[in-house]
Amino acid sequence: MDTAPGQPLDSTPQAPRKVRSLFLSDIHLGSRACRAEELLEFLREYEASNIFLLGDIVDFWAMSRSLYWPPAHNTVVQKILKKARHHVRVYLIPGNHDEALRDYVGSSFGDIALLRDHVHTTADGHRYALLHGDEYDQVTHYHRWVSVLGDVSYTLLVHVNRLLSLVRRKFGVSGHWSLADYAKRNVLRAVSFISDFETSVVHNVKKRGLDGVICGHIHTPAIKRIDGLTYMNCGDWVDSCTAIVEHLDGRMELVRWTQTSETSAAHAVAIAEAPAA
Ligand SMILES: [Mn+2]
Repeated sequence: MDTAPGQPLDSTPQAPRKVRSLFLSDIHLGSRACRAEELLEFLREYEASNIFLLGDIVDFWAMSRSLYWPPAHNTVVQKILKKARHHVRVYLIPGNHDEALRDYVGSSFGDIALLRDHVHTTADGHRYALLHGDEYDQVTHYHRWVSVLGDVSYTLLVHVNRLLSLVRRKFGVSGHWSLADYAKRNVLRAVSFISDFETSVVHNVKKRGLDGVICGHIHTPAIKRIDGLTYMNCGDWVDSCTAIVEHLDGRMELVRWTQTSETSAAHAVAIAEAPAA
């Protein structure tokens, strides 16, 4: 194996990083766009006491269009169920792509507890609302078919992007450029979709007297202060491969699964920490 100068060898398996909680959303198992392999590696890197799955974990919408369920998707489910059996507390808050599960909130399947809405208290005493977020998305909320349409074109976009990055790699163009990311930034920002969403989530959580919120749904990872509250979005495992991590001391961080160079293995890299209150 070739290693770039100054790069450490990544062949030795490292001990998992111990954290208090992992927050993941928008995995979209059952859709072609799901980055299950990367997620499996990510899950191997952490040892968490709590795992919160904040919706759109299984994409029933994609599955109703065409059945796609490769072995890696099974492995993700098995790995999570196994963790739940071995004293990791696993919670699932259904999203709009797995809304069928909302009929079962309050019960649990296997060792996974299904919740509708939950308040998580961190090790340092901050209280955050956990939710998926589709109820704050005006587009999904009022025009489900528009959202299904958007979902189809988004999946298409991710495919085109895969092709593009293959071409870029072949011609030795370095760096990561995401078409879906680009389109999201430009198209969605034009209708100020993201900021509308973030503002309305925060507005609602503020009324409840909480310190902030951890959500998903819009596939835009973030950790920032909005209107005096901490707004955190897990991102997704379709495009961004990001998660929110709570460290043992309660510190909150946004991490991205990243391959740092062509030769090294991928690792979770911290992008940003929650700004001080
Ligand atoms: Mn969603």
